[in-house]
Amino acid sequence: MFLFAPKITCPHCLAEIRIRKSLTSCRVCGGEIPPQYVYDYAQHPPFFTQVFGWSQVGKTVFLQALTLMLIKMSNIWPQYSWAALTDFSQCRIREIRQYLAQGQMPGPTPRGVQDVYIMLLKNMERWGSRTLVARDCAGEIFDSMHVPLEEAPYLLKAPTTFMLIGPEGDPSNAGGRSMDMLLNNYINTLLNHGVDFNRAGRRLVVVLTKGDRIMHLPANLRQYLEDDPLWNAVNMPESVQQMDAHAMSQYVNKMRRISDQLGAWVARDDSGKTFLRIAYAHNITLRFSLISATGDDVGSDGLLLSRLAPRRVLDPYFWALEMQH
Ligand SMILES: Nc1nc2c(ncn2[C@@H]2O[C@H](COP(=O)(O)OP(=O)(O)OP(=O)(O)O)[C@@H](O)[C@H]2O)c(=O)[nH]1
Ligand SMILES: [Mg+2]
Ligand SMILES: [Zn+2]
Repeated sequence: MFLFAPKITCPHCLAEIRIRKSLTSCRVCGGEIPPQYVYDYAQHPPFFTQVFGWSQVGKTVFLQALTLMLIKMSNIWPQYSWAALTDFSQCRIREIRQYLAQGQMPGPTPRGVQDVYIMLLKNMERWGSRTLVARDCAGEIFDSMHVPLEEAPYLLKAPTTFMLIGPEGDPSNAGGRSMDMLLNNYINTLLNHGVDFNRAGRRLVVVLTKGDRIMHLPANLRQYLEDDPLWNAVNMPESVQQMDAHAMSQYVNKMRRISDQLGAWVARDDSGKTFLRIAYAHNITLRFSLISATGDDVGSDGLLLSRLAPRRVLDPYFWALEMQH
């Protein structure tokens, strides 16, 4: 009777499971399946987000700032609304609002399987509706050429991965860690799990983090970062100009030009050149974003030096959506 019932992807283990009446948990892993995740499933397909980057590169703060922006976008996307789908997700969002807005940075993410957080994003301008499924992870797991997949569960199946790279001299690059090495670990892990790069190309959004701290950034890139119009707009108490389809298309066009320029800028040293060449040789499509999740530097006490003002943190997510088109 259930043979032809439509299937959904479990947000925890990514198994394909058939929809039955009163489906509340996954038959494969036992994880909670939220009712709003299943309801109208085809209208808001899941969008799995995997972050990949050395310890302390800014993965957790990026995911937090991205969440904060996605909450606030209801101020400027005309039809948009969001909802947390599990108690854990709601707690997480409350925490983000409390701590990030006060400028308090999170501690290092512990090893182990982190809880998943699930947000329904309805009627985004340009891309429609998606269910964002994200799971943080500890940067130490990427120190190996054999990344433990149970701690980075979306690496194999998510169509796009966010690869985060810190500025020169950043703690994340301590001990001789470089961007080409990170990509090498990504490629090796996927090869180990039977991924055939020639048959199925992969997509990476290379996210250059802590933009506020990057020295010698070309002036036009610095200006792009600092002139992010979205943070101010989403915080306007009065209604501001809405980002309609036309405005989004202009935004994406600009983002595309910046991505090309960032790609050229990354190639300024040997590590960047190697990165681009090994990506090309493995059929990996690259897009580049430059972000500052905080907007300013952080003191040694883990507190922001000035008011939180994330810059361009939606760009990587916009790229991931754009590449799914
Ligand atoms: N200046 C500046 N500092 C940042 C920014 N984002 C993160 N940081 C700093 O980098 C530190 C590490 O950020 P996290 O997001 O915790 O790093 P992570 O990649 O999650 O690290 P692990 O959990 O250890 O893997 C933060 O405590 C901040 O001090 C940024 O946009 N600008
Ligand atoms: Mg972390
Ligand atoms: Zn499952």
